Amino acid sequence: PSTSSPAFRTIDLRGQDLGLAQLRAVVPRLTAGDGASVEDAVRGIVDDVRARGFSALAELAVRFDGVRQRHPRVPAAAISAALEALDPDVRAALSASIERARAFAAAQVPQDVTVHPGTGASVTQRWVPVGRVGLYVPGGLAVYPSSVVMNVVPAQAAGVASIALASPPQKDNDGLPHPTILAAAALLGIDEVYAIGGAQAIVAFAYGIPAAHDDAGELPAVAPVDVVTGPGNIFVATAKRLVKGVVGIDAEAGPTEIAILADSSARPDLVAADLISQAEHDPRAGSVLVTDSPELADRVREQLGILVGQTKHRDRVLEALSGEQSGVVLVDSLEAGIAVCDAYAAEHLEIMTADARAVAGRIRNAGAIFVGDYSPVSLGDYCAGSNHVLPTSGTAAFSSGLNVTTFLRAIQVVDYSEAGLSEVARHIRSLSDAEDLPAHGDAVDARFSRS
Ligand code: HSO
Ligand code: ZN
Repeated sequence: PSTSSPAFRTIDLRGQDLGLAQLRAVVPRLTAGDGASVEDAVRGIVDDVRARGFSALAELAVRFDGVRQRHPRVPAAAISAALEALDPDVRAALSASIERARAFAAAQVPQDVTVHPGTGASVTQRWVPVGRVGLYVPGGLAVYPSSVVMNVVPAQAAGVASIALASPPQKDNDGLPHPTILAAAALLGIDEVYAIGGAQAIVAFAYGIPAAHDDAGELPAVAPVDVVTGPGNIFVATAKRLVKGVVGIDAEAGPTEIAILADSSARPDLVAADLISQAEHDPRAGSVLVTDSPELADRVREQLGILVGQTKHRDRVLEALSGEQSGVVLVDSLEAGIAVCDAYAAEHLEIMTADARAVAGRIRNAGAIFVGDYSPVSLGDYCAGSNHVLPTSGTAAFSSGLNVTTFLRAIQVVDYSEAGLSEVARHIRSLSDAEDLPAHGDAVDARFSRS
């Protein structure tokens, strides 16, 4: 094999009948690396930014981004200038992406519901947006203007009044975030943008930065937010975990993943192309093929050998496909393949089988499902209307991708009349006595025994 053939390991589960817990243990997954030392470093950043505000941000920008800055707020003129300078094709593409994402997000806004459990009794679930959000858009190995769309659109559809964006300062853009990021913000009508990268952006949003002065004058405050969302590297993910509880977060998104459930009817060239497409993000990205067809597995390997050699980010892709987090899982049947996919709980799951739609309907765990040959993950990354900020590393078993409800709270409103309360007064007395909390019952009685 040429040097462009990835190791792409095989996990052969044929002839075994593994349960969910066993499957979870054998699916290809990144084993946790240097978590403790990263956490120490990020704790240092949290403490420093909280204690020293803008001075800490300026020092971190020099250290991590090689950029001098007095204040990280991006001037309004730079945001509109970026939009004016934007390539027309990219502008048209971002507009199409925004339009589809907006239509889907608008349809997601949940209705308030009210029930009347008795006479003069009502309870309502009222959906209310959070007041202010901080959206983080990475700018390291790659820049992601598409992630500006994916974060901003559902927040706007939810009705969030105040939206701030942060992205790392770029040395070759005068210490501003990447121009395409600024242009995407402008297209979406976002004017509060900060050139802050990594963990420090998350801390600045979570705690806010108080106004300050320096020799040149006033440094206006960064107001704290209620919710921080957006993908990022391990420093960003760790910072989000550390500030969770002070603010809400979406999810601790890790390196991206694609799983493909395919049978002998699948096209090996498409399977290989899609595995490579997500491996391109990160040497730690996971690309997993689950199939009941050893012939297909062989032909996909062949295709990988050809296509990896031709792809631009060959080194990253090779490393990702050769890692412990990638490979092919061989199973006895489609049935068994579905069980493996549910155990893996992929961020992105493609179904390339005969009757793909029916198979997709049986999947329980995935961040997003892509049905058939014409729904590749790349479509969802940019232009499907769906969101690309999705749960990774198995967390799809209990959490959801970014959506409108990420930015909403459900407030329960209780509205009973005298008649409504009197109908259940004796039940409240019984339960308050049973819990030995008689003052609870007394509070109800006080309403009926006026003295
Ligand atoms: N696949 C990534 C999102 C992305 N892809 C942005 C290209 N640009 C995580 O879902
Ligand atoms: Zn992608």
